[in-house]
Amino acid sequence: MSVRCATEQGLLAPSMMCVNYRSLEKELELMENLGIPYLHMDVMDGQFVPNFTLGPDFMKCVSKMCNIPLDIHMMVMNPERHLHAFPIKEGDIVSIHYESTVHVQRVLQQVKELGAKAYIALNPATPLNVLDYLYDIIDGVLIMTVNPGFAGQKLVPATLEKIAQCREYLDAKGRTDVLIEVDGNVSVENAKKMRAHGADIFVGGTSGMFTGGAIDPEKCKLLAEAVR
Ligand code: S6P
Ligand code: MG
Repeated sequence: MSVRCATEQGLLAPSMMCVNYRSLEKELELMENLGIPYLHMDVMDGQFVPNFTLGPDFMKCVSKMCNIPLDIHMMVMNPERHLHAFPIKEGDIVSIHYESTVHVQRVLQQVKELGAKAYIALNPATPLNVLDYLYDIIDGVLIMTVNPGFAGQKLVPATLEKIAQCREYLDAKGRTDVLIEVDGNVSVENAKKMRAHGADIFVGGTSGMFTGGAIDPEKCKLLAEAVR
């Protein structure tokens, strides 16, 4: 199986909920040296998912320490009530879950007004046909390859085929420019398959980029090769 991808090369986005905060400065420096294009920021509210993670203050602090654009993954109910609190700037990505709001088009529009790229995030069980009324206004689709909430989970196998179907769907609608991001158990082995199924941005966590809370350059190198 080999599906076309929107990017010439896969892009890596380390998941910052997996980093050891005690060595944050050193880790960010290493990520800049590795040429990391996005920092994936998981925002959890204890309602949309049964966990709490990163907030606006952490992101403001990181943005002062390095210049890497943010890839903000909003796993919160009614994200429209909270977007204003985040340091969203031009060049960032903000992913809004389809399942998190009853006014999803409005929230995606809000993201665009803040100058960021608007991605729609889909849980593993959410069908692709929800894109029917969204494909014309999005910059990307974040396909969750695990059920969101925690790092260190196992891939939901059916999501591989979903990536390919999503690429075919977008291309058929003339949106060859829309990127596909994948998040959850992006190991070297899974990343290879995800790339072959059409994925462009790869969120790296415990499986693909970190060892004991530290960015692992050897793992990153293998992951980058896997998504070439
Ligand atoms: C999960 C979250 C993800 C994780 C990432 C961890 O809800 O959205 O971004 O941080 O998936 O990666 P791994 O390799 O531990 O699954
Ligand atoms: Mg995430």
